[in-house]
Amino acid sequence: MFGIKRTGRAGAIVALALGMTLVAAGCSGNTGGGDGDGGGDGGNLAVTFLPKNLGNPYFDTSNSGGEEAVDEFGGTYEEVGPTEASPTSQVQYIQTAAQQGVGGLVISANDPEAICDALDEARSAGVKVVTFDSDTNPECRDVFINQATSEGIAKVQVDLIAEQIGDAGQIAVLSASANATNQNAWIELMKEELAASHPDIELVEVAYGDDDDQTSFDKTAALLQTYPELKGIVSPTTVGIAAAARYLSTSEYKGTVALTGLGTPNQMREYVEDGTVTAFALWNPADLGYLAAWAAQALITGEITGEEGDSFEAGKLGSFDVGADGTVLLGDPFVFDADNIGDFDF
Ligand code: RAM
Repeated sequence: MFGIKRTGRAGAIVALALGMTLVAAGCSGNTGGGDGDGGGDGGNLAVTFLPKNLGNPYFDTSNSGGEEAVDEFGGTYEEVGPTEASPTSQVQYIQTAAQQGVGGLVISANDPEAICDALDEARSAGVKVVTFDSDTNPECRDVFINQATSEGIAKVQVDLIAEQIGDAGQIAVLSASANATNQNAWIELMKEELAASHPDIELVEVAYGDDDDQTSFDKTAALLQTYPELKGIVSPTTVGIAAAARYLSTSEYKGTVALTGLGTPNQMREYVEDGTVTAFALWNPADLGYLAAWAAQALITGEITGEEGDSFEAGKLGSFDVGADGTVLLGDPFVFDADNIGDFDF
């Protein structure tokens, strides 16, 4: 199934700055193929965004930020992607983008390794590859745009669950797909943080909802059934936490089994308001996509090569440096709760 969504101009709503620039965007879509020529003066500025899967509001927001940036630098924007977040489901879209002759590919990887051959071929054909959100092995791309340090993302979630369950008892993790580079890195660091600082918390299982709403919902039910003593669930995926919250909100566990992790304010609002969830974290996905698009532009124009020490301009976000392993850091994770969730719209 070949999914292409070419969006029109995104409408932007600036909400409030609480350490983040907040842009919520609505997209109107129509279909069409890429022509491989992005126009502009600085090279081939046709940029294709390839999320883990389509239909995830997180990527709708991140990619609208990408589209905004592409508009700003005068390129052409396209979004394509699979319906399932499986290890190889992105390969055909990478190959098609390369055949179309796009200048840049911005991708959140479902697997660190499985898409590398396709990315190698695309890069040999001259496509600049930016990973964002979820990386490949570093040698498979030019730069990786990281939303926050993995240590910071792991720690904020461990801190939240520890606080919510009184720092003791059984917890489970409800993750995305089993091969997701980003979630796996965060989970490993969460385990280290639990072992180092929370000896009375026991992680009993890591379950995988595949970033699919129904699978995540069913896995939540199964965790609660399997572990009657469960005190909390950490879901480091916006799809998982929303599905788990929906399950908990109408169950006997509402308010007694804690739920935290990474969520979008718009998906989590009703569950914060009804008392299912007290606090969760995320970053600004629109800024992440915006920064990733500007990084693609900088690679295409030759402003950077992806070497450590390179720096580039990213529109309204200012200047960014490329760090070790070709990684660019967006910022810090942010905690949402009943006091501030009303200020956000994404
Ligand atoms: C989901 C995806 C994405 C992740 C967020 C937190 O939308 O798994 O990769 O960064 O959750």
